[in-house]
Amino acid sequence: MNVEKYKIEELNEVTIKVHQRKFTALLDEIRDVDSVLKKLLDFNIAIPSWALGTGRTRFARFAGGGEPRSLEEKIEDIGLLHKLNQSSGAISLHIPWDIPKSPNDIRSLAAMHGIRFDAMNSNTFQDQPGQKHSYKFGSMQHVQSEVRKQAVDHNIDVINYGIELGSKSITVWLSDGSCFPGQLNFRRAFENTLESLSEVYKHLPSDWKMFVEYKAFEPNFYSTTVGDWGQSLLYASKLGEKAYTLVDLGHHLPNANIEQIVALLLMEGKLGGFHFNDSKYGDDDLTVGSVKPYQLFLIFNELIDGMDARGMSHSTDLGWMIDASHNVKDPLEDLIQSVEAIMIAYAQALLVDREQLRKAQEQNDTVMGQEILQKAFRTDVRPLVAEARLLSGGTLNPLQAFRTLKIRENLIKERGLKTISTGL
Ligand code: PSV
Ligand code: MN
Ligand code: MN
Repeated sequence: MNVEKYKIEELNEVTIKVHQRKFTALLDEIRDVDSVLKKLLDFNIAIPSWALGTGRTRFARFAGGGEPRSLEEKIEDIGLLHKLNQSSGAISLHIPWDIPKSPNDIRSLAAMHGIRFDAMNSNTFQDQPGQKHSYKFGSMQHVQSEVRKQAVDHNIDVINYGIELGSKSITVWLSDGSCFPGQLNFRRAFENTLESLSEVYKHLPSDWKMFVEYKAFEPNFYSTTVGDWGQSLLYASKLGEKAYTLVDLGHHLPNANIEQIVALLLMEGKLGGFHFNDSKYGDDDLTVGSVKPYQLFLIFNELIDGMDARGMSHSTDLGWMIDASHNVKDPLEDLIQSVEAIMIAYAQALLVDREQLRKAQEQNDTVMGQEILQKAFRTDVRPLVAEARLLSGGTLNPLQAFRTLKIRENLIKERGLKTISTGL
């Protein structure tokens, strides 16, 4: 399905007056609106290929209709999303779910939709049909060198696919760990994993990055071999300057201070990528901003502070991706909400008066510190984010547009009601 430009313009016409009134009212609250708008315009969030289908729980999957049946259709879906919000111009692929049969064709299809290839993801947490060795007891940590080699070779294949598509990074998330005390030796598991990761690292092209993603638990429930930011940072530091830690919001133990983790990783120049989602309990992979929007804002506040301190570009120096998929919403509507939540938190964090915050901190003025942050957080920046979308040719209200244009209904007509997309 295609959404023509004139349809977006027609939809925007309907609400433009109300929007302009709200945007003008907001201008008093923003010091340098042009620079804030420019940053919002430049900011893009990658969409993972596995978020386009309905997710599952351990118990069931209630597939929706019109889900993408191929890599081409996944790109088409992200193209639709990008048309509406102009902030999702990148896709993150998972191999072997998304093996491109003809990388050149896939590359030009993506380019047609204004989409680039973000980090590639490897998969050594599932056994694939015909695979020689099982990952039941881990992959890169495995006690048998043949299994480790199989995992390393797979990661090298993933890099090679990425090179053909124009990607510049690989994310390694390992489910390796143990479910019971005594099952493995922590030190040997670490050493094996480090050795395997180094083998993969050797194959990174000079302009590539490797992201080492950590996760506290699940599918292993006693230990995880890349279990927290400390372990990830150890691997990344030992591997070399092209290796970085990747923070996924849902991968922490409850109440972890993620904003502090982010601040310190940035200080060390070792934060490489970011996976957005939200959760109440653990790796719940809920819509970004649906449960803890203040935490999201505080994280963005540290991201901006840390990136500015190092002179980093907000839009290109870190890998930004949504990593969420669950059971009850239309995946595209869910992504529209997630992108919006990210843009809102980013915009709010851009409004923080950093000079005043620094002064408050130097004077131990705790009350003012909180006031300054919450003033920004409580500003309704939705008209600002909408203005950025308008300037870049997107819709003022992507969710409304999705429904008015009957995008899901059209996708169901094209693809059918019984479709299952590959994913987690
Ligand atoms: C599993 O928790 C996970 O969601 C990780 O966050 C990875 O990034 C993703 O799967 C894809 O491998
Ligand atoms: Mn993740
Ligand atoms: Mn996860």
